[in-house]
Amino acid sequence: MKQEIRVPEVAEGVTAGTVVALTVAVGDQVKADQTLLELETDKAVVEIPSPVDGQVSEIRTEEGAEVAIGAVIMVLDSSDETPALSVDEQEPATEPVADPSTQKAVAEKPVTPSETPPAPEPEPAALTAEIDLTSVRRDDRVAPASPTVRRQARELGVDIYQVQGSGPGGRISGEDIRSYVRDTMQKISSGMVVSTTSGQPALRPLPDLSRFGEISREPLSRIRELTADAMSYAWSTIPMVTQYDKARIDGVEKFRKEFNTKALPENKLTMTSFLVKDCAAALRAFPYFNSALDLHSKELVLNHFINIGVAVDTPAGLLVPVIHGADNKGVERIATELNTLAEKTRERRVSPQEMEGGTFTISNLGGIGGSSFTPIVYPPQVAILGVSTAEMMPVWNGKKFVPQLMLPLCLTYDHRVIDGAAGARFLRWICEALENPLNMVMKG
Ligand code: CAO
Repeated sequence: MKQEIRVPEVAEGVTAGTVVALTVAVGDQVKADQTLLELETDKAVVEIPSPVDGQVSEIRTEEGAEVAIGAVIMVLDSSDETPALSVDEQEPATEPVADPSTQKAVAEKPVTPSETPPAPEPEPAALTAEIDLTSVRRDDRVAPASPTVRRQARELGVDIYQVQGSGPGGRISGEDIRSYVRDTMQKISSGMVVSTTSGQPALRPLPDLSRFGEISREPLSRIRELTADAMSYAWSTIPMVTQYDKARIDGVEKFRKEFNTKALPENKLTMTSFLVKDCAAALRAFPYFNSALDLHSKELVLNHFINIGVAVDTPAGLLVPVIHGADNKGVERIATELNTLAEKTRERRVSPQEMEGGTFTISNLGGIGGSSFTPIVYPPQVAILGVSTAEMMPVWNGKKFVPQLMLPLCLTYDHRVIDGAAGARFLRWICEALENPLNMVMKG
């Protein structure tokens, strides 16, 4: 029986390719899945395999030729009576392989169960001489499956590359998809895995810790649950780097202490309020640190407003109220606003609006202690400043060691957006502005 071999759909959006190598000649005997030719598309070089055993009787293309998806490239003489598609993979008449544009349109059209076209009667093998060699490729892997099966996988939310095909050469059938779904559901309901569709890694069940001693359990607070979710998401999706630096803050501290001798408690200047002002000026000078990464549209979203979140430790867990428009406010106003916000936050009176819209975050643990730490970026933000405890340290001034109050700072950033050199410059800018606030006026 003569079987025409057509160029399969190789990737989304690819409509044609160039034949870079013919790996068989007329008269060759080929086995199912043996490579017939290599096709170069704008995405990759793809090997086109034979769907059946047979002998090459005709080659209708040549090296260097451009061929459209769906074009006939070879004819095989095959004694294989089995059509390339099993009955449950037969394509409805509306989805001819020969017309790639129709095929793509049909494949992309969402089909509800009521709209599903009735399965056509299987045609006798002699009439199904045109072989659907449809396979799609991800990186260097090919998922051999018909459009119907791939559509079925899409409708069920199944990543077809996770499915082990049981057909010849690993060809994936509709039953393989159903069986994959059944297995996954069983594993989820037995607690063996947690769905990974949210992008979160699968949870492993907790071992029985009571075997080692007495335990007690307490329910997670809503804040703890949300924090756990946000932190896992950030940790597993953002490649983060942390850099460290130190700022001399003798001058700022002297000014702050003097100011506070005359200030009311609610107007007290805090170290954090200086940092908010400093960071707001730095974000103006380095706008990429005030951005968000949109991988869907492949764009960097630059925020033209500067809203600085400040991590507040509360009995219920960590909350992050936001100083909106921080770049347009003076240190005194920021201090008053932050004192009020922090108090409201600790008393859980802070409103959702007061906690949203942050474009950068500061986490000051210095009032508690510690010399350094690595804060975690809070998506969709791309950077966070961590602050540890200021300490008197001997600093070499070129002639001798002099005691100076040094504030340890750590900057964690999304390395997809920010390079190390930019990170170092940004952090140095913050240090220099703290050391001499005139720098903010000069550079900001
Ligand atoms: N180094 C040394 N001393 C510091 C300091 C630092 N980095 N930061 C604050 N202090 C001092 C203050 O100067 C203050 O002393 P005085 O009373 O003598 O002025 C004292 O510590 C208490 O400060 P504060 O906490 O009242 O005020 P603040 O604005 O500096 O901090 C806030 C406000 C909300 C940041 C803080 O209360 C807080 O909750 N910090 C915890 C944040 C947190 O948990 N982060 C972890 C998140 S995980 O990344």
